[in-house]
Amino acid sequence: MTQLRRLAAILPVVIAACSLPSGTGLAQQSAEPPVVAQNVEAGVFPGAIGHGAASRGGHGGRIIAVTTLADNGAGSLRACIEETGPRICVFRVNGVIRFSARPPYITNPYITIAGQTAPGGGITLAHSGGAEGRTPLVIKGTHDVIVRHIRIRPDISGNEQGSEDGVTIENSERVILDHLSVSWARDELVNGFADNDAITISNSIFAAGVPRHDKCALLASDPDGPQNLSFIGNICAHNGDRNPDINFPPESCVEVVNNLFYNAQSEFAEIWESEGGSPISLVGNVFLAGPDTHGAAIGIVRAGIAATGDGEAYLWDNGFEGDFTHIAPEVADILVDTPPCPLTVTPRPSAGLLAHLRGSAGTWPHDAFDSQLMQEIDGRGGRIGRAPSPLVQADAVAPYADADADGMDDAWETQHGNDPASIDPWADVDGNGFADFEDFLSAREATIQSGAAHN
Ligand SMILES: [Ca+2]
Ligand SMILES: [Ca+2]
Ligand SMILES: [Ca+2]
Ligand SMILES: [Ca+2]
Repeated sequence: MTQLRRLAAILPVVIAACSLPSGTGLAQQSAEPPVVAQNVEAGVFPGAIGHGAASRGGHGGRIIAVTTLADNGAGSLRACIEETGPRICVFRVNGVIRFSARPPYITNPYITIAGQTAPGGGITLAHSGGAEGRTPLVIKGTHDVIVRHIRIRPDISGNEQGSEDGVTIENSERVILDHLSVSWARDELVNGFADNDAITISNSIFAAGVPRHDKCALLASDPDGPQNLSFIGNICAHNGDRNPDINFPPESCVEVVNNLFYNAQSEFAEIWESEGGSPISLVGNVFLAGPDTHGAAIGIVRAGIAATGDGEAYLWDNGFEGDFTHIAPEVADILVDTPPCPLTVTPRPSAGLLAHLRGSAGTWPHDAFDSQLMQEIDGRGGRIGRAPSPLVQADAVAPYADADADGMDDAWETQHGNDPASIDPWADVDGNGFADFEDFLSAREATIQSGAAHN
């Protein structure tokens, strides 16, 4: 049991209802508002939330500059990933990193990949297809990993569909995936596999998986034991089913909060019971029909195949729009009035969620794909199954000045009271409780998300 879960178990409080459930599923949801954990320990960066919030990433470690888009060699992302010890990969280049050999696995713990440091349009991962065309981001057999503001767009198919997710998390703990934009995988866009725990997947866009395995998120597959996982503030769009797939053993703490699920074909959220019965809190989500959503589609389904026990479903303030079955009648048999575990976050109302996500979800700045996607969601348009657009390499943009090579923009350092002539990322000169490097990343993220000019 993680520390977070202990705290959550000790100090639950009942928050006031923030809005009434909406849509025709109203009477089918839980009767009592969610219980939210109090005094949850802060993570290493502001905005670290969920069951993975305690991930250290590379906090306190070396700042390693990625200076080339090349697959490997000095200054490559692969080289930073394969280093050992606490480390932060910062980017002095922008554009597409196309792995031509098998993409690197993150197996050494204590790493942060800080995509928001990249100049211009940021960093996109892809592969070159063929036998090496495999999942571009794999976190395997490790712990304390944070990946933020990275796009994953495999625009060329590899030979093996089964090893071609967008992101795979396998046998790992304390992982945060935040502000990713993932598309065009031929297996799941994001997939948890085997024995994971303390995972957060937040503020990301998972869109346009490749048919006929166009699936958003397989949150757990073949779990060995209970897992704690948070899926918060994400958009799943243009994926036929598994939006998301929820199949955890009893005693797991799984929360799916404030996500937008758009244009599923057959199933949106799937509650499975083949690992003994999933406990799940589905709170403040929005389920929107799109052009591919057929009338027999289901918003929240209880998947009875190979069931080995009853799940527990806590549903609150989920909103639905469109002509499909919003909540399957069978879900009523496993509905509970208290979340199986206290939520780690205070949910937003589902009303207005799209407006919020428009300014938060995905890798910033949005690329052409995400910009178009957001327009499609606004207009309830777009389709499943369009071919990937070949990635175009971006023009190089000069990075911010960082003469002391501590990852922080020297001009920001001067403004903030840090020393632009010494390596001081882990100081806390403003005494706000967060390392100044994290303050820098937060300030930079805000600048980029606002659309302001930046290097
Ligand atoms: Ca997979
Ligand atoms: Ca600096
Ligand atoms: Ca400095
Ligand atoms: Ca600080």
